[in-house]
Amino acid sequence: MSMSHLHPKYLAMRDAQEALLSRKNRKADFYNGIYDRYEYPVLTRDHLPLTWRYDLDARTNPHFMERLGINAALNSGAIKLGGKYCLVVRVEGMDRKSFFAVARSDSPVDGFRFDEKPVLLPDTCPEETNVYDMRLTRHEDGWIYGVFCSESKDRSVSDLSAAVAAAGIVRTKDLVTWERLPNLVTLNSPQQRNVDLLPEFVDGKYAFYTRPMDDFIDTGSGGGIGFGLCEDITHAVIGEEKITSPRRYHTITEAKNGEGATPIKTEKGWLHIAHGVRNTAAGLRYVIYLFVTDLKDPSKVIAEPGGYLIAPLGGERVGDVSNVTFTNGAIADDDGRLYIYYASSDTRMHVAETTVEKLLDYAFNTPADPLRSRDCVAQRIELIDRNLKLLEEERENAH
Ligand code: BGC
Ligand code: BMA
Repeated sequence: MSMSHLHPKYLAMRDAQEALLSRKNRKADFYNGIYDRYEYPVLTRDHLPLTWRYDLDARTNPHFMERLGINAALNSGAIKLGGKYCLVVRVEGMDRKSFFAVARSDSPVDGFRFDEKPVLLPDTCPEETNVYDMRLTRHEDGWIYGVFCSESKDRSVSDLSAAVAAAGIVRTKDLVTWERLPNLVTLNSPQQRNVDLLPEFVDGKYAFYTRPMDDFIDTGSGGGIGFGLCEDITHAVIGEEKITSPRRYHTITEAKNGEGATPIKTEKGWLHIAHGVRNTAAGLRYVIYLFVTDLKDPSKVIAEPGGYLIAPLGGERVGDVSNVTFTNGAIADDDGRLYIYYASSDTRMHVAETTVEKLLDYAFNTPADPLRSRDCVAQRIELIDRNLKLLEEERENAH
């Protein structure tokens, strides 16, 4: 019998990880009537396979050191495929480079396991330094598209940190084999991040929600979430971008906003679970908000409740980039349930569970932001008055 070269520490770590991977999730105590949070994150860096991080061979790794560490598992695209809940996760190495990896489960809330290897994208962009935040679209043309941020160094200026963000496009049928298409070109905006492809053609064209930006961080004249059409997905070029959901002064979207999960079709409109950013003394604060666009004219917002849907809570508030909740994937299940996969503080992945019906109620019956404190108080007093009246009626009925 030949001697095993497998490091003995591996077996103990594998068993410990197995306990984490098979841990059942349960609903948390949090209540707002709109969605449920789950107690445990669905993915963390500890879920990444040991074979991706350690050299298991005792001869080359006698101390069983982590050789290629993982920093975080965050911002995942989501899709149901072959009966499985699939997340295309942004995995970030300790070297700050992100890449994509697919994790699948039979359950929407726990049991996610990574495929054997991460996604090795076709190397078509020599300038590209980093990739992240893939949105998945099951398009009516038959492909599953992945639209993500492709980041390169900006060599036109001397600033070491200057970068250019563009929307990369890939397509697949199985989340295993990926074909890369040329990056999206937007003729009127120098940079793009947070781009979503609508699952359906609009006027026979591919329809994108964009986020025009003048600069890498600052959107500048970019007024919010945009909408544009393109003829050919294999050479995607968008001319005019019409602003769909504008960012507004003294709201949750003042500094930036951007699409999140790929829009979900409902009988009342396209549901958008997006993000809004405001600046604070402690840095940017990212929250998740919701709006609905018209089925006939998807560039038109028909409902936008005031305030945020999800904001960092408790332990979610702390991480690599604290005070961030961010989503780029949700799954609407056949039974009406809807799972929002969101990352907290650029560190780990969570799930929130709701239904399409609840989110439509939320979308159409939550008052819009009246934009001024005075009007917000009036809005709240209107609610209080209705409640006082109801309570009064109850008291009278009891007599
Ligand atoms: C980071 C992203 C971030 C972006 C803008 C990128 O370099 O990887 O996580 O959203 O910068 O701050
Ligand atoms: C970016 C996003 C995310 C990230 C967020 C907070 O603009 O695209 O990648 O979660 O900032 O750092």
